[in-house]
Amino acid sequence: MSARPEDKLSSYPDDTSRAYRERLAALNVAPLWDVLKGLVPNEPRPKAMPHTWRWEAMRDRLIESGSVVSAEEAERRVLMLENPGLGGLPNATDTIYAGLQLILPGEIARAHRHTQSALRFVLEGVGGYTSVDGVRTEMVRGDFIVTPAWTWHDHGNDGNGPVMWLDGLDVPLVTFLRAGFREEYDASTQFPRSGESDQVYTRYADALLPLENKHAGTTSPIFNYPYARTREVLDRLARYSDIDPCHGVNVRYANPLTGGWAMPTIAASMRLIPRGYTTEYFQSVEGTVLVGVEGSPSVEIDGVGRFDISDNDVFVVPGWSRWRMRADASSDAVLFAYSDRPVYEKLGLYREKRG
Ligand code: GTQ
Repeated sequence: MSARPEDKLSSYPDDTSRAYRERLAALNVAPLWDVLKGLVPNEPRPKAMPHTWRWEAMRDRLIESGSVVSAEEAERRVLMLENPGLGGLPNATDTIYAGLQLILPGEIARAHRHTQSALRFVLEGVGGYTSVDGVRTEMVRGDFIVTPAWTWHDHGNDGNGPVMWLDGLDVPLVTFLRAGFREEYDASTQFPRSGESDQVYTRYADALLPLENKHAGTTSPIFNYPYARTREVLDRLARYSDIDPCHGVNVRYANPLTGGWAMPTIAASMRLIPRGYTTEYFQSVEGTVLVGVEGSPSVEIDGVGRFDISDNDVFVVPGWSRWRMRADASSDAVLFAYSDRPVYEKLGLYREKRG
């Protein structure tokens, strides 16, 4: 057997080295010097690859899933987006989950709760709803909806056509930490609580907050940030030329009680890139999931290439890539983005570079 290159790092002759490693393996230990540079790298080397899940193809497969399994049988009828660089793991980036969910008219995805936090980004359909701890909200295209960890949630469809959305969850993190718990509700839908998501929105939005805060937990009390409102704000900011060179015209979904991210583990934002505009390069540690909402944006990853994003396409920018966005000359582009940036920030691991 020829020597592996890493063996040269040790001063042992080959046979001694092999025999020594075997003696170590028998004791469940291993020499660090074989792997030091991989274990403690100069910079991150994510395994995820840049990848586009084209809505044109995904939509057909998602509709097809409706005849393969019912929402009742599936509990959640979801196609998980598996990044081709991750060898079959159900992760879109190295550390974030993404899935496409379908609910047909009259179906109910029965109530359950889990310690993973979820977001929904609504892609298509009319009449969809989701309930969070008994409070129901309509699902409209472009809405950003939060299901906080350990809250009961069920989804349904009172409309006449399919309703589809993107799920974003912190599944890989919770799996890594072995902190996953799940429970089924004892009925398919929750007992409705009084209150509307509109009322929750009014109570907490626009920097007008209750004198006494009764909201517990680390997730925003607002659980539906409607697209109409987000779009209006982006439009106004664009008119004031309030634009960040790397992020374009942008809003991040905030917890109004803290000013921090709406979710403890996931950062979500919406960006508008004015027609003909190209942002400056941006690089940050976390992988990012992008969704095309309007216009014809493209993402260029330095040294890799350019990726066009159409409506409802899902695109992954791997962590530590140098990337920039562009909108073609015909229309402004709008992109939804989410990542697990809050986790990096809380642990002192967040890093970014501009330009
Ligand atoms: O809707 O509750 O994509 O529990 C994965 C796990 C969605 C959900 C997913 C889930 C859900």
